[in-house]
Amino acid sequence: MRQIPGMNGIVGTLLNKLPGDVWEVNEIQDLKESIEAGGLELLGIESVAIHDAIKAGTAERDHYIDNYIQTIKNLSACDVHLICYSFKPIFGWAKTTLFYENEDGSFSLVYDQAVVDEMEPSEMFKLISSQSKGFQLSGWEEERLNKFNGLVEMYEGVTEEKLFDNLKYFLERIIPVCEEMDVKMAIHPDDPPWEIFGFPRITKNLFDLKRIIEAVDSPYNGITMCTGSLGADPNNDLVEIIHEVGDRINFVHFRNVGFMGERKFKETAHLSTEGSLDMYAIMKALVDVGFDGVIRPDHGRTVWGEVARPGYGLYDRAMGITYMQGLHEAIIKAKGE
Ligand SMILES: [Mn+2]
Repeated sequence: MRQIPGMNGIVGTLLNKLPGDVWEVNEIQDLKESIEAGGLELLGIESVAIHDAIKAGTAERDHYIDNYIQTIKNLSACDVHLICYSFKPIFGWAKTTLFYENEDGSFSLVYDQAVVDEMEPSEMFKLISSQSKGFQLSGWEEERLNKFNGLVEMYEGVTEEKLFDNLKYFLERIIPVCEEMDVKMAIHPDDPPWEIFGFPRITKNLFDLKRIIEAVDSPYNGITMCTGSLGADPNNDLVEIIHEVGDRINFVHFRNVGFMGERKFKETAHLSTEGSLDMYAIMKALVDVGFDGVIRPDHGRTVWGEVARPGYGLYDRAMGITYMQGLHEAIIKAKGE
């Protein structure tokens, strides 16, 4: 990664941590040192997962929020100042095909609502794991399927309003600590940005994002602008969203999607002409609102025969970051800054 031009850091995670675990200082320090040994900086964590008790608002939530607060303090002690997280019950991201072959022989992830409509939620686990090719796919682990029925029970009666209240409760407890520790939070939008299997989703659009940042009005309570997640819904105007919530964008995921039909899309190469989003307009909006935080290329295709976790190949994301930097340089120079 260090050989990609202009790369100075990465966002990382501790893969062995379960939601609710405290991240110990020595573990974070080991991660940090392994990255620094490669000539890069650890610029943030993606993600520190939220325990279901916090999302569902059960009696144990305070215990897990205490753990989360300890993790925030430990990250700060290691000079890490950005946490990406999501607040989605049961299903984080969802796709129906992990290796859709494009005309050029590359592979993309595809989401098709028509396929999901024909399935039970538990079948979704089988569909995803049957295509994982042995890679760990966060949120779709075997152990989560085993707990699936318990999770469904846990979320019974958790409406959109209730889920939002539980997020607010969590934020009200952690954000004062974030302010003190200088650790910025960045909530990731829903992927896809609409309800699936009837579970509530509260990070789908501009309305949702505004409601979240207004719930606790602090620059430490911010969002991850994931263009591919929000952009999968053609009703989401990404330029408008960036202008509306610009000062609260703490992290950016830069990627494109291509619409294939009603609630059907694929993850394409980053270039505007390869998908349905105007990546130039998105980058320009980010520059216009003065975004100066961490940005990374997100997802992409599998190309050149690479054996990679679906959506996380190195090659296409390396091309993506180079494109990103080209857009950024051109926009900055055109502004005469
Ligand atoms: Mn993303």
